Amino acid sequence: MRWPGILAYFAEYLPVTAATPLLTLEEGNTPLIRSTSLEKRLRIGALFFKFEGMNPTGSFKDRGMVVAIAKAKEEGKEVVMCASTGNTSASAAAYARRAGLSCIVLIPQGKIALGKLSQALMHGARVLAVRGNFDDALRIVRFITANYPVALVNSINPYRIEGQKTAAFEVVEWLEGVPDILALPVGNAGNITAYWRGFKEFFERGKTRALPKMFGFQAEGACPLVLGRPVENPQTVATAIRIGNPASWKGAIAARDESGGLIDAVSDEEILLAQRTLAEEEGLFVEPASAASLAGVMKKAREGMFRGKETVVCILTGHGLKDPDIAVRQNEGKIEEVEPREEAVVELLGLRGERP
Ligand code: AN7
Repeated sequence: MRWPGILAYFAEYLPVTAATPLLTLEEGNTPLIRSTSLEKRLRIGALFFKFEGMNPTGSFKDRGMVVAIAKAKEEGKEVVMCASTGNTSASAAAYARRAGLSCIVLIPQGKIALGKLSQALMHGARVLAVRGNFDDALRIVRFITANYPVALVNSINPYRIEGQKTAAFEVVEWLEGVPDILALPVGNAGNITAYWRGFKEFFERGKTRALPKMFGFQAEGACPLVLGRPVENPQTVATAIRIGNPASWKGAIAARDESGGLIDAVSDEEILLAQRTLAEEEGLFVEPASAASLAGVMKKAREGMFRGKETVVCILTGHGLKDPDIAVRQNEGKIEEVEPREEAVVELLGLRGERP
């Protein structure tokens, strides 16, 4: 079957009317990949990774953005705007162009991964680097979109959350039920809010008879939901979740409490270890923020939480190619230079014996 994208496939669950353009870059329908080695080591019954990096712009943001941009188009808007740690801007820029709209993005200066910046620029968005952090950028975007004819496409736009909830539907459809635990990174907290809404909606419609526990993980230097108060100067290697005052604060707390789940913090070291573990052991290359979900699950495993029976789904929110700098920096000194001669390569590799 040809995948039609989420607006068409999940139309009955989305605010799609006869007037809504069925915009698509064939987002959604991302794979749920079973762990090979890690699940045994962590004593988890079944561990799956939902690889949202397979979306058209390389992150989960495409699910919400396609709905937000389609509705903006339907409503006759001409300019959309967002604040972003990178992935939202990449997605907004791509879908805005697809729909024939202009796009303005505000990013925290110097704190956005190169891949994401290259996307916003290539899609012709107007890119403003704010000399401040994401929270400053979002405050300014809220002001501009409230006072000028510019449509806001951050996740405080309800259409974004509506689109993002479709990932929960896909988890249920693939597993033919819900996992015991759904783990995901948390920054502005739109995604955890969206997944919880999606699971509850399928539950209410009788598509599943259970609900998962929601496990959200923030970076230690940017964990307002764990501390219970905003963080003035959020810091983390995972720039995507370098957010001190999440817009969907209440949604995240509700998801945690209603599901009997938790929101915890993981250190930058734990995040980078999880990122390398995914790459080396599972063949999955994700950006640092995305590895926070596995970092959190590894932390819970160390605390002795698992009994070998649980089904756990880790959401991998964005592709590793988004942040090549971090990947290369972690592997400094590993590239071996060699003269352009066959014998030199044979010698360097230490190859011996007869040729086959
Ligand atoms: C890879 O792009 O906030 O908790 O402006 O890019 O819904 O914010 C990105 C967030 C996790 C956190 N993983 O999701 C933005 C932005 C990746 C991300 C998150 C983001 P939310």
